[in-house]
Amino acid sequence: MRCRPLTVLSIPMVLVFIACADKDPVSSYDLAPAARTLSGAPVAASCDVPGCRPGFGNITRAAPPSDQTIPHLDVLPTIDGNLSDWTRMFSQAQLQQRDFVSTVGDITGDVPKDDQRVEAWLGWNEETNMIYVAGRVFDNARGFNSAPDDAFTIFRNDDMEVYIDGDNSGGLYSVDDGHAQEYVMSTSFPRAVLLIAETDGSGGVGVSSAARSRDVAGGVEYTYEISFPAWNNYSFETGPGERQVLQAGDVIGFGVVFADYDSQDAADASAYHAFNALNGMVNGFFDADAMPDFELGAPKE
Ligand SMILES: [Ca+2]
Ligand SMILES: [Ca+2]
Ligand SMILES: [Ca+2]
Ligand SMILES: [Ca+2]
Repeated sequence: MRCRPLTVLSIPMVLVFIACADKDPVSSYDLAPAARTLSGAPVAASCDVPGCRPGFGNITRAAPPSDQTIPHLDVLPTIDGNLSDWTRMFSQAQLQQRDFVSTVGDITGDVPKDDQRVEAWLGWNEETNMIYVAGRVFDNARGFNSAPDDAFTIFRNDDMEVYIDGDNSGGLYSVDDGHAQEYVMSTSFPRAVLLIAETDGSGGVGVSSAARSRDVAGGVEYTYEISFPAWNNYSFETGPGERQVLQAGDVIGFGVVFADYDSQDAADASAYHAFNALNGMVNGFFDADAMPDFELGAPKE
């Protein structure tokens, strides 16, 4: 039996669980829009159903990300998990630890750098009509709580999550309304997983990704690299529909999160150690309104 992830909202719980294919899709967005504010986002106090994703807290930082431009890449990176192409192009990562805050877990607020230190590079390209993201994480402990071949609980691991709302329409997205996308990458799984919309863990149409890890002093270093299109609809049943044409000056909804589990204990599967999200974003994994705005930079003349 094939199972798939669905997002179900009910006040005050936010749950993602595995619903099996022989059941009707569940997409009860009962939450009144007025209740969906960043600071008042609903929180799951506990999580005791299989596949549950716990609440994502309500911790936000008033300051927006320090740089909300996605630069145009005139030279495209090779999507291989080696970030030397990015470090050659940019003197420093665009998004750094100060741009992230843990919204839920053992740690909320600033994550100590000896526990998890994160940085991310961003780019887009007019010709390929793609977004490019690279992430590098120092983590003091590996934490994986899903089976290596389990695409649908990939978020229960040390991971990088990228959210995109290509036309910046905002609003909730789900298996029934895939107007925005959530990609999750972990070294626990061989490719990025498009959660909510894809049916088979194939990673979503048009996506390239790579994730690596290596032992370093005091812990482990993860590197993530992904390129992906922006879809204005992506159906669980039929795959992608209209593709957003990205243009310089456009403003898109965009978010990055680095999840941190510091244990392989299955008992911890529903308990984040930290969930280090881009400043100002809570629940971007189902609510495109929560994604910060980013402007697409102009190509070089
Ligand atoms: Ca590379
Ligand atoms: Ca850690
Ligand atoms: Ca949209
Ligand atoms: Ca970890």
